[in-house]
Amino acid sequence: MIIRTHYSNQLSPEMSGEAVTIAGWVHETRDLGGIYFIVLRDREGFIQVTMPKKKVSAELLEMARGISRESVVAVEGDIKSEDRAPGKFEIIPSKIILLSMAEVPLPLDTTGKVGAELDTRIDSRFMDVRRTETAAVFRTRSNVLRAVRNFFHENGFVEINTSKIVATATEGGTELFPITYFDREAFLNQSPQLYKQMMMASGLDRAYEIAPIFRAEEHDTRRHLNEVTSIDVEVSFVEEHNDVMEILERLINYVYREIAGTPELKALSIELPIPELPFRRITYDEVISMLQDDPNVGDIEWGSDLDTACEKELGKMVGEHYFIIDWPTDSKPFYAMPHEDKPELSKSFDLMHPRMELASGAQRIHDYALLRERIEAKGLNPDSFDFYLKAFRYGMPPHAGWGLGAERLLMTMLNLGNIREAVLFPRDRRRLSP
Ligand code: AMO
Repeated sequence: MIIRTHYSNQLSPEMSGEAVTIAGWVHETRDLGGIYFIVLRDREGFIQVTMPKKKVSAELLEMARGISRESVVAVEGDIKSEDRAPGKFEIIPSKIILLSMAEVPLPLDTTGKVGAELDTRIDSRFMDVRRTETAAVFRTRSNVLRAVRNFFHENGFVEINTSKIVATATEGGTELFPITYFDREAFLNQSPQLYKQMMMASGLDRAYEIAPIFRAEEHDTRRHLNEVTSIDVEVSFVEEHNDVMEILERLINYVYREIAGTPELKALSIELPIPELPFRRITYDEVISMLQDDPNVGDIEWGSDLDTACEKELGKMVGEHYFIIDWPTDSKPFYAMPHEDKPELSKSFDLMHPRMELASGAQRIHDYALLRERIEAKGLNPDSFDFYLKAFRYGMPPHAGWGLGAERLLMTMLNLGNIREAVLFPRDRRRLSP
């Protein structure tokens, strides 16, 4: 049997006289001598439970007084309209059932009166999510991922799930976590890249995956994690990176529109401006000249990646979402397609928010010989990519795709200061628990 009959937001003063059962946590208590209050918190809000000495039994009152804050209770009682109570009604209890008593003292204050460091909050994340603002962040995360899935399904995508245990590095890098796989060495996958590309040889045409990626990078910043939720896309029968950039910018716009009016954003007091389409496209070469004489960035060598200072300066100049396109071929992984007429540049892109990079992607090489050549040119051994290269030997359509970090998307939408606020149980250089 479900314990509660109503959530707090399903009750109103108009229901005065009705008997209901509510359930949740003891948020606060107040003792005015002749009257005892419990403010009960459930997922949707707060309900005042009022116990005037004259109207409830002495046993009930004594029992209520013995319940510690954050204990879990169910309360049976009648609704009474009361102008001074939150929601303008209160519950006069006939029975209180103690479902789980909370220990004292609490590891965290849920009322928001006492602030806590992010580390302390994460150490007791279950309790941190009891706070209205934290709950609103993670409910928004759920809303964002639902909107992303809805967008993909409305646009003909098939959801795939690929293995996170792999034998070789995806992109050749060294930033992998090794694991023991029976008597062999294996790795946690840093990207579903090779697998989503192989699926383009399957005839699914449009595939997406939302799953963890693992990066053994020793970063200690506010925008890097070692385990990220990646939103990955791959699309067949496209010939230009712009084709999948359009999908990406439409997705961002769609998600913002879906999230803008939600009660969670109101709880966070956030006004979400909808990014306008199309996003600006700036070539890598243009970026270099934009930053050339900028005193806030050092000398940039053509062909190098852009560091944080560059991203920050560009963000200030552009002020909204934008793409950096046509990166030097050598700065991108082996699978990025070079431009036919200018092979030193690739058909690749990064999606930028003024604060940071959100996604990167490219038109891929679908020609077997060229792909082998590029793998070798990167100093990698094509033999260890046999399983992947095989998919290019029996009919591989032209394809392109991208990967978008879910935490960075949420972080930039909600203007969170630290990426660890966008993930329930962050994994970083120092943290492996909870
Ligand atoms: P890339 O390595 O650029 O591309 O990753 C894509 C996006 O994933 C997010 N991301 C991270 N977020 C937080 N912490 C990290 N350590 C981290 N690493 C990555 C970022 C980033 O833009 N295979 C390609 C994608 C493709 O071409 O389809 C790839 O993985 O938001």
